[in-house]
Amino acid sequence: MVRFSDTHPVMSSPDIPLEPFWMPFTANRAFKAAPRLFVGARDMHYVTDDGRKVLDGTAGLWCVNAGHCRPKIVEAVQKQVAAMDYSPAFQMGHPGAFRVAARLASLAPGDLDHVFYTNSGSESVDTALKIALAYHRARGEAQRTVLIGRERGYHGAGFGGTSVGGMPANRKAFGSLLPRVDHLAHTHHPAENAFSRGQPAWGAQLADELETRIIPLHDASNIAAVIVEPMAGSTGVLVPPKGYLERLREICDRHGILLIFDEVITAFGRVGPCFAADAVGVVPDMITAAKGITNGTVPMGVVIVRRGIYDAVVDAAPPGAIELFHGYTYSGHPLATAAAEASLDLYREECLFERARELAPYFEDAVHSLREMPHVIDIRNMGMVAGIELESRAGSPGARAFRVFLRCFEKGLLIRTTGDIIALSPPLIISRAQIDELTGILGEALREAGRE
Ligand code: PXG
Repeated sequence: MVRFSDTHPVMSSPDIPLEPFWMPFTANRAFKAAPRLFVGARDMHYVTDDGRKVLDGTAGLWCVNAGHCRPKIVEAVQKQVAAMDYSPAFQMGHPGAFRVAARLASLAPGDLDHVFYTNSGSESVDTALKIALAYHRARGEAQRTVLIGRERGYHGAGFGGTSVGGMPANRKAFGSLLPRVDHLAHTHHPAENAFSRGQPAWGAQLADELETRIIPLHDASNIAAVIVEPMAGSTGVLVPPKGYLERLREICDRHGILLIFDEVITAFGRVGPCFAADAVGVVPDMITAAKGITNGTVPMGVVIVRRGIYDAVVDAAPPGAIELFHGYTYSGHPLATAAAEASLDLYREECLFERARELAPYFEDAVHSLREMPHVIDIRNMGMVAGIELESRAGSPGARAFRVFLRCFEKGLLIRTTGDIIALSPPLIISRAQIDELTGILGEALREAGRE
């Protein structure tokens, strides 16, 4: 048997130069004063630099859907890097990129059957927004340039994604961002929906704002696309009200506006089926995805588009010409496509999407059992995602949940927090006993933090 300590020699943090790395979305000074380092991972657990096992309650950052260091994926990447490390992405191809695109086309809903490769969720979002503009221009509607996002939306860290995103902290340091962007109101209404299980019953009518406020303001003929996360993950697990996404779809259809689902978190089984679009029965015009596509092992993102969008852009260019002046050095990187093929195989062989669907009711009961814990003001869930919202401490928003995060980490559990909301999104291989362990540790941490 291989032990973690054989493959991952323990190195204590004092030996590591912490200062030069400017860490993303992290309180650098606080972290570097008290670092938390992982040095190994397998299946449902991480291992810290001091040799402790930590149960992964978040699938890394919502990406390791099949659990860590799965041999099938590890071997596929190893084999590929030895056979062909890199192949030019422009004017050349390699078989893996075409195979993965075909598989994604067959998994995606409706006629979303063309795939553009990127290296992250952020690049996927910016790519989708650019494709929307190029599509309208190709059809002779170049004036359609207004992009509509939503408050409390997260669409990555590029200028496009930051512009359509609706998180104040992510926007305020960066000036005017993209022009001609507007935002729908968010759908989170605890007064109506607190402690909902699954999709809340109240709130479909919130979609009407697109037609009653946004469209009159900009004129439908100027609007290129609406982008939303079907379930908003990073801003605190905001579950779409029943009927809301259906209504957005109808309004977009009525006015020739493209609907983009940002499924960077929700795709690959996180809410049950392969895509959240299937869970809610709404077919968008484009899907952005990343994270779980390679089980988090190699960076990769995709935009999956409807055939009509591909056809319109491609057919508008003269024969033999490049049709879309967009792409990345690492679009369809061979290591990423190898990891994606192995991940999709693993998801299928282990029926992980079905497993997510089967486990979801157990997970739902387990997280809702924390309702009586101190300061809990809401619990919400969809598929294998749950959000637990705490009442903020006066004058220090986020402090309470971060205490819970630190306590959980000390007790051997990784959770995520955003403000005073705790987000849970474990790998889909989690067992019922591990769900109990997760909620058991979290319950203890909530109780202890409640006394502080
Ligand atoms: N769209 C959505 C919906 C996302 O959730 C991105 C785009 C950007 O993806 P990249 O690969 O560029 O990071 C995301 C990323 C968190 C957390 O803890 C969420 C994300 C990233 C890191 C942390 O909630 N989502």
